[in-house]
Amino acid sequence: MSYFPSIPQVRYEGPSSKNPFAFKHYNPDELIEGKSMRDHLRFAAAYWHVMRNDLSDPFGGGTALMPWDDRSDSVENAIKRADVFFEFLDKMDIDYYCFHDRDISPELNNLAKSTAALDKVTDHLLTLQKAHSKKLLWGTACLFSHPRYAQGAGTSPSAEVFAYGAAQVKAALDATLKLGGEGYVFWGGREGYATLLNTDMKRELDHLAALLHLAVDYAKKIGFTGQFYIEPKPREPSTHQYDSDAAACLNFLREYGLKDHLKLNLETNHATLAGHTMLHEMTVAANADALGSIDANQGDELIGWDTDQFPTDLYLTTSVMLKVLETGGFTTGGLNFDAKRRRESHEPEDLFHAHIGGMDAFARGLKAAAGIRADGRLEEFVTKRYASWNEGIGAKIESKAVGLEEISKHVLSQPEPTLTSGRQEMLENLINEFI
Ligand code: XLS
Ligand code: NI
Ligand code: NI
Repeated sequence: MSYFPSIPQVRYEGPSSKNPFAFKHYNPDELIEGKSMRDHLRFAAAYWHVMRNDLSDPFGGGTALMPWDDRSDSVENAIKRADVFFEFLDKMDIDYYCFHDRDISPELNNLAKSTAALDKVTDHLLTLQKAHSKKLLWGTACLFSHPRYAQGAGTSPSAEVFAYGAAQVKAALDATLKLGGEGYVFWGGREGYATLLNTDMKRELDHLAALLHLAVDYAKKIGFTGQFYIEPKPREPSTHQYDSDAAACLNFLREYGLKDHLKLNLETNHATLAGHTMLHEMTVAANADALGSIDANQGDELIGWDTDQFPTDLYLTTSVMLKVLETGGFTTGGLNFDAKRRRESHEPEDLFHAHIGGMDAFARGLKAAAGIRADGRLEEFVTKRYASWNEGIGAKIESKAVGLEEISKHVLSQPEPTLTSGRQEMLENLINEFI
């Protein structure tokens, strides 16, 4: 039985194809820098957007047509959704997926019942994964939708709510282990505050760190060897979220002795909300050896919230893939489409157009990035720009061989320093040669 009877298998047909259900650029087996595009890009689909996002917004209800979904909280409905999802993955030729516990199975307002449902659904997912050769990129617990988490989970002022969240994390880790998940994400949608008037920030941060340590310890105990990630986002839903950007997350991880256990899962639209480019966030993470995985999407410059649009901007995908290649590529991570269709794109086939566009945009970004690297001029420019640090006073400062007295003596013996142009516009032109 097919849930998308009118949608053909999506395949690579090349740039001249006019078939809307074909890849024009993503050619999974094509080798780039000696590795297949499939292995470079490690695409994943987000269960919450593909199967659970009805495209409602703050001003109106859902528009998405989901003829397979009876809208009930039953395990049967959850299992049927999983079947639909795997047909989608197959037709899209996407190898990985990601989920929150409450996307794949119902929240039943009782931990024992919710966990029992989760067990049943993950049994089915395991069967589907094997039958369809699909893998779990990462799992996570939804600690932000239920009203009990209105004031946070790991940072809730209520110890009982913290404990509930921790118990939910335990079950979600069990589920992720069972499904062979390569990672586990913490995104703290409610781990922040609405006002400092009622907030003990220090205590809340201590508790958030305690939750992460509990998870790391439990993972060791059950033999979960996947990568833990933390996903920065500055705001929305809360006024301020503690994991506001890559630098804030890294500082938090270092302060609480968690740096060795978690990497970052960076999302483009979250970078934008934090007032950064995605390249900035990736660079900060990579410098700390903490670039883990990517939630691929893009925002709308005219709208001030997380619009989670599918990535179509080739400048963006090129800069992302330049950084990914520079760091040696994904290991446990990948490109997870944490993206939703616009509310007007309510038909099931729009799910396909959206993912095809995102995959082709990243394929083009990958090719452009590889081209820029093979060309070598960009790298050479940056290397040359810092050449004065390789010898003389620069080398002595870097190796801490001189103090302020020696430096001062050096300056007194030299003419006024001269600068070389940063050549921003020339470099921008260079990038455009490859896009
Ligand atoms: C929301 C986040 C969320 C995380 C997973 O803005 O991006 O979807 O990726 O909890
Ligand atoms: Ni995300
Ligand atoms: Ni987001």
